[in-house]
Amino acid sequence: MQDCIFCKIITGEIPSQVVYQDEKVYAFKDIAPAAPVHILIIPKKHISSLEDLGSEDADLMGHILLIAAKLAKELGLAKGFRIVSNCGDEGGQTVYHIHFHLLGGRQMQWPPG
Ligand code: IU
Repeated sequence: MQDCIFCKIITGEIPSQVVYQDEKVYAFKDIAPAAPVHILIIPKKHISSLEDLGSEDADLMGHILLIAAKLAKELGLAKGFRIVSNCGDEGGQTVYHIHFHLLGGRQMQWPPG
């Protein structure tokens, strides 16, 4: 998508610190980390948010969660981690290309802010 910052990160038009990619998924370090480990995992296909998923995206979403668990293991988050996808303005979403935050390396709190 032309004006999507995460689509530009996927193509390399905007630089990022990539930690993983395959034909469907791109994962990179968040520019403003909220934890010692803070990775964003995104589909290469532009989907705005969880609200816009179709049934055809089920395999892709499952794939993203499997990648998240694999990255958590590789990044040494054996004591635990958190996956977050903010959806919509009230959900705290600021970038409208669906993404999953992988956060770890510190004790997480509940409820989130
Ligand atoms: P949110 O759930 O939509 O609020 O998360 C967007 C995240 O994208 C947020 O943690 C930003 O720090 C991060 N981010 C980034 O890593 N690089 C960018 O160029 C932009 C946002 I814009």
